[in-house]
Amino acid sequence: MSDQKTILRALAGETLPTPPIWMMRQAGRYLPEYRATRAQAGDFLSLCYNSELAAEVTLQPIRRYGFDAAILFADILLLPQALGADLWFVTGEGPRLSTITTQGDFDKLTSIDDIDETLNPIYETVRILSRELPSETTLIGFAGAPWTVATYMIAGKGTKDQGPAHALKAENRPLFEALIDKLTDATILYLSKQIEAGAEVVKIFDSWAGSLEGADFIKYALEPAMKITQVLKHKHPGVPVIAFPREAGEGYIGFAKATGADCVALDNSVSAEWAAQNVQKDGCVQGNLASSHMVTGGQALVDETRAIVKAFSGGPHIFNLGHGITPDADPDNVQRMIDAVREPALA
Ligand code: 1CP
Repeated sequence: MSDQKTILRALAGETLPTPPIWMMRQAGRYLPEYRATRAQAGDFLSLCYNSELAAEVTLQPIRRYGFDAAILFADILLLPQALGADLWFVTGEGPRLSTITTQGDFDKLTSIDDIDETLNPIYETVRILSRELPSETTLIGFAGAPWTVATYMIAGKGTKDQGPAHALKAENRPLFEALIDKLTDATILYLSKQIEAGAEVVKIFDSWAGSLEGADFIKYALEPAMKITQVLKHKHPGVPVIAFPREAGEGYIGFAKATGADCVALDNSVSAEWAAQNVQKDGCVQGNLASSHMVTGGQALVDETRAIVKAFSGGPHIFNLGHGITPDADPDNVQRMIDAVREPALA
């Protein structure tokens, strides 16, 4: 057991003296070496589809900080693109996609059996990484959850309240559900291929789960995560799944048990003490330092990091941020956080 990678040990339910650590968006614009490689690739999407350069940016934060896990460099919006949606990024604004609001739009999507034509370079990135990563580093593959991906496909962009997706759900539920079902099946194929290429863990990002309430949360956040997890576990026994139903609040309680996920990732809207009592009692949790500390730093960063490590010290825990690190973060603050986790006496 003890020669296993630390992240895999935590995901198997082991309580470790020092939690393993990685960071959402650890490859990103806060790092000068990322900005240089992105410039070399030309633009963000070209970087995602250039397997050599995508592997390079995945490795950069591992070289700089020695994180315990590397997350594949890609994006949740590549799957809609593989399904036939147009996708582009507007500088300073974010992603844009062709929209899906009618049955006709939906019918134009390609068959899920054709997604690999677009996604093959992503599997190649995974293969390169599984050769090149240090032996102690775990490789995490990922996809967006169906609801979160659907919110972008319906609106054609990121939205604050996911209004267009909620509107389609209210006005044309059969079409909305057909999209969720198609994304669920496509996600299973996509993650399965990542695992076959060498991903050792997969994470499902449901960044907008918090805007689903009551029965909708069960039907469109929990049930798709359950289906994806169950089919993957059947096809690839032993590969752990991390679920991230961001801002689920009370919905975090029992989410791992209900879906079969091995770990629930927590955003920073819940306190570590609350989550230790109510969520970690069922198994591994990941999180949940506010990413703003990576910008502001100082003693507050060290204190809050230590408080989170302490709150989760009674059970399996992977240290992480509550959401992705932002481009304005200071790379030195990341090192401070790591020191506070790994060498609390020195920080
Ligand atoms: O300019 C740049 O270089 C692009 C910035 C960027 C990066 C670094 C985007 C655009 N995507 C990514 C990579 C990315 N995205 C990873 C790589 C691995 C890592 O280091 O973590 C991952 C896991 C994602 C996942 C992702 N993309 C999510 C889910 C997690 C989350 O942050 O909530 C979402 C919602 C996206 C969509 C997306 N891609 C990029 C942006 C700016 C956005 C958000 C758009 C919005 O405002 O809604």
